[in-house]
Amino acid sequence: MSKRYTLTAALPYTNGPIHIGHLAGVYVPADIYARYLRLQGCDVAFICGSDEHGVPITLKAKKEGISPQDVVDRYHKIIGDSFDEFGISFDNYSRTSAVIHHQTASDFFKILVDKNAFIEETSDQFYDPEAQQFLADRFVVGTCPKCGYTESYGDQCEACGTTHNATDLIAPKSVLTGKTPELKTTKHWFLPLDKHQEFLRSWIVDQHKDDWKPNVYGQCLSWINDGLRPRAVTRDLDWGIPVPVKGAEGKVLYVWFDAPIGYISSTKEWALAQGKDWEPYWKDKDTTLLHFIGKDNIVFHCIIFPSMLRAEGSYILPQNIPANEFLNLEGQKLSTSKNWAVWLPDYLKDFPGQQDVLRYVLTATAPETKDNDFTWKDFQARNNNELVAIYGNFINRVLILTHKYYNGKIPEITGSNTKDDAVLDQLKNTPKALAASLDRFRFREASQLLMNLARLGNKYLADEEPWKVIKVNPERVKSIMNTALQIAAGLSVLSEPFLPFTALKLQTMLKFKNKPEWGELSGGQQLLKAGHQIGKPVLLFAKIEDAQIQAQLDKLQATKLANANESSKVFDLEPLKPNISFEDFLKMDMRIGVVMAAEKMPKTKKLLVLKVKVGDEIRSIVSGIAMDHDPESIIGQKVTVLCNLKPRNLRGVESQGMILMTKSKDGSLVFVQPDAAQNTVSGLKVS
Ligand code: B3M
Ligand code: ZN
Repeated sequence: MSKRYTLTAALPYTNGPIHIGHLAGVYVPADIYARYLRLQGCDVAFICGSDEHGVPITLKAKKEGISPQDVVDRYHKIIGDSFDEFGISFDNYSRTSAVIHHQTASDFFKILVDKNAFIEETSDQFYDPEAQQFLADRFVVGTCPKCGYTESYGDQCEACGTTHNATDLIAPKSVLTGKTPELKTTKHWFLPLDKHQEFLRSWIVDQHKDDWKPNVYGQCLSWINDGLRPRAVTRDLDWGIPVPVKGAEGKVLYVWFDAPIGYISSTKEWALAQGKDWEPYWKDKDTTLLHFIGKDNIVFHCIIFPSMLRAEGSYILPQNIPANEFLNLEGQKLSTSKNWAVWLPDYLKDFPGQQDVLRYVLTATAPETKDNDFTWKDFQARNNNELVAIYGNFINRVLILTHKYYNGKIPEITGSNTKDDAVLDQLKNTPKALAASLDRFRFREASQLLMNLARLGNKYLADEEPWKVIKVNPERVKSIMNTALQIAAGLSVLSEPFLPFTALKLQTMLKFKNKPEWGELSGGQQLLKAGHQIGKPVLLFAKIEDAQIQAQLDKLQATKLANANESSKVFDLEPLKPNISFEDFLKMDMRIGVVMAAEKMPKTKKLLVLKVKVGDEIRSIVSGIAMDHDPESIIGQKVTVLCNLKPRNLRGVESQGMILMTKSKDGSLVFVQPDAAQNTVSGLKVS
């Protein structure tokens, strides 16, 4: 255990509510760990806040015709309130539009400027002449140069997590107009990650090879082995923290430069309110700094932010970054834009008072080492078969029988036996086992250790059958009930990190004069003394009925239909052409080809001259797609070709076929995608 802990949880973008993916990936594990450390008596600063800059917020504002400040004010409140109601116990939840953050981030930037930690460079960046603005981050999408994902953002690819400069994208497209952006010179400040590369390699390899999760360690090493490059940390945007140096008018700090500094400003804000000094939480080598994040934030927390902290020179570096993988929903990727999510405010409305059920299910099924799937059926099963049938049933029985036999007073032990000792031994060993799992950020494992303690109590009562023994050996029953009550008391303490609402209810029912400390449980002493009066039992968990689950599945089905309807909407739907006969159709010979070469047809705006390999022949095909596709971006593109179209001479070039294209929602021409899995060029099967 360290002297002090600073735990940060990724600052949620304020462009929408929190959903179960955020909770499973970041906030529930972080809260479990913060609560656990507090129970060990540690000095903990559990820090978070709203991430209020960045392109996602401006896109949301544009879409709704309101200001970015309106957007962040709305969601900062929604998010903060839902965290409170869900029991995420931040010591401070701040926001990056706060003055203290603007000041902290600006000062941080100026210190790095004074230390010559940046490269100031004038370079070509994407610009959309129609929208009259530079295209940074999510204002531009294209093909990821590393993995080929075609919807990669300008700053990061969601598919492989790599960060890149927007100009690295293949076939870039403006998100504002759908057009191919132009290049325009502009000056930016770059963080030379290449200069930190060898430090990062030694820091990660020497110090964290064994304690960082393999998914995190592996990602970092592959990026370092690929070679780190300078990253622009300023942007030509009007929403964000103005760059605080001369010659930077109209520029703001890149959101991923300012947001991690948000952890520091939120700590400052908290320390100010507590009358504490913030610096030890970020600068004292006896402090353990931990970042709880999702896997798409690994590069920013393991590579970029540590480089910034190192360049500044007075900060400690994170001890661990236990990033989780992604949670899917009913077999599909969670998606804010497609509304494919279980939103926390909706859950709190639909399942009032059942925060712990979701906390438990998201922990028991957490995507700790690989993506995992949340299903409503599983949610119902874990509630009904584990929380109700084991944990709740055990507690209810113990308390009801204690009232029935002893008017709610803890009976004294009248002699024990090996079964009682075995059960009490397991109770005694559980805190240590839990700590071992939690200190390695194995929350799933820890949640099952807790459930096993409830299982143990439930089975012990069922095996000992006090309701039968009471008739023949009431003295024995006193020991049985005393033993069972010690387990109930242990559960009430050990549940607190995982099931804080349940723990409080149970502690209230047990009416502790002094709640036992976590450490006391390992001592084996009586947690509830004979003669102590407990309170009336209330049910800890309620059965979840099929109808409640069906209502959630119906909601998702309605979302699916809405999405299908949305994506089937075709703009400027042209009237159908007259029918042709099947025989006519059979005359067409369509095959899959691959673009081997492409160039613009001179003196035309729309035409490209392509060399397309179909089977073992190379055909010249003139195609009117130049407005939507740059020649170099379609080399290697699989295409569907109408091969037996009579050759036509177009501006001196014989075109031997036609590439099949269709229109996307924004009106641009896209390729009719042959099955991507198909790796040969062959005739299309006409069924
Ligand atoms: N706002 C969350 C995300 O990428 C991002 C985290 C910032 S933590 C400094 O969804
Ligand atoms: Zn990628």
